Amino acid sequence: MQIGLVGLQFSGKSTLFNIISGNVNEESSGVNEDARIEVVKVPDKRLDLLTEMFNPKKKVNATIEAYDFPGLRMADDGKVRLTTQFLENVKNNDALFYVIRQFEEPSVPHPMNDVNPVRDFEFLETEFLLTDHAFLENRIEKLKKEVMKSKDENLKKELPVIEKCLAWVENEKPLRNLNLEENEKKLLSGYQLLTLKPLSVAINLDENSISDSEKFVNELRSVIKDQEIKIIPFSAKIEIELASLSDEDRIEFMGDYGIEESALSKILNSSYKILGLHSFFTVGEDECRAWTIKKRFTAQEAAGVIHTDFYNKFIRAEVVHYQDFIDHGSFAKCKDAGVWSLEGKEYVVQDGDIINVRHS
Ligand SMILES: Nc1nc2c(ncn2[C@@H]2O[C@H](COP(=O)(O)OP(=O)(O)O)[C@@H](O)[C@H]2O)c(=O)[nH]1
Ligand SMILES: [Mg+2]
Repeated sequence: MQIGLVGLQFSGKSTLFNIISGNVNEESSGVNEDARIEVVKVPDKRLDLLTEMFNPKKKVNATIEAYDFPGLRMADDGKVRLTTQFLENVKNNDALFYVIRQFEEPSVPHPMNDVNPVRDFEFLETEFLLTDHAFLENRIEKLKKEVMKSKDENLKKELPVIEKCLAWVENEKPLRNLNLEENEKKLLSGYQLLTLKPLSVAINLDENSISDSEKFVNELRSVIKDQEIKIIPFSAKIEIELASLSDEDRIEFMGDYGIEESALSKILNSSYKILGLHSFFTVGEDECRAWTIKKRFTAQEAAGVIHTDFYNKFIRAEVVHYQDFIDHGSFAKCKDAGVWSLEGKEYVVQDGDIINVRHS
């Protein structure tokens, strides 16, 4: 699973990327030409607590890939050109984060001169809408020709779906707001339409604006019609400082600024949500580990994430929910309390299940 940080030049993408990949000592100059990918640990307090209880040799967090794009620059005529290369890269991401600038910094001029998050958001949406529009128009032309020549039923089914999408995009509405049936989504999945990708917005605030973050979030919220899009306010400056502190100092510092959760944790958890993912745990003296699965994965599918052999040779799964385990303190006590269960392969794994796979 890969999340892409997209935005104008100097919005703080690379800085944010350094923060989430734990390389905060690396200062970003804002002129990276190359894209970067990094495997990032997803913070999880539940895993931390389980690790404290089991004291294993190893703790393994769930991971996600983050992708840092080179900035979008303005051409001389004031327009930003999306290169084919750039678009190909955006397409490869499973979810997108728009990084929007709300900080003033005379030494790094905003590519459109002034700081205006609403305009920047609308700019990105429009660019991606235009890209989808061009793709859909092209696809319709091709389909119409192919449908006449071929007897392929799938092509006939595709045409009205693409037409529906095109009409939607022509009204300047992103495809993620269009109600699509599961089979329609499936049909479109290979095309990697940009406005169909799950989206969150990270807004990079001045360190002294962080206490007013609600105001900035609301301003942006008023132009984003889709209420489900998560807007995450953060301050890159503050996050860099946070990362350099000891755990104790960090808690105090966060208290001073009224920050409840670090941006790192908010962003990764939000990515998890918009991608429809959640975690289950395996625990023991050797290793405590969080595994990433899609919501609605069955016990057998989850076992397959650990090892393909576990999928093929699956017998049953021993399951205790995280909260029950914490409440009772051991598997034996969970059994006594009736919250330990043995589940078959069709069992749908819940977020936070602790699982032990029995296999042949
Ligand atoms: N004052 C201030 N400067 C920032 C902030 N975030 C990023 N910068 C600076 O802005 C410049 C561009 O940041 P960068 O992360 O490279 O932007 P990118 O082009 O979106 O990747 C760098 O010099 C950063 O140090 C911030 O929150 N406050
Ligand atoms: Mg950059």
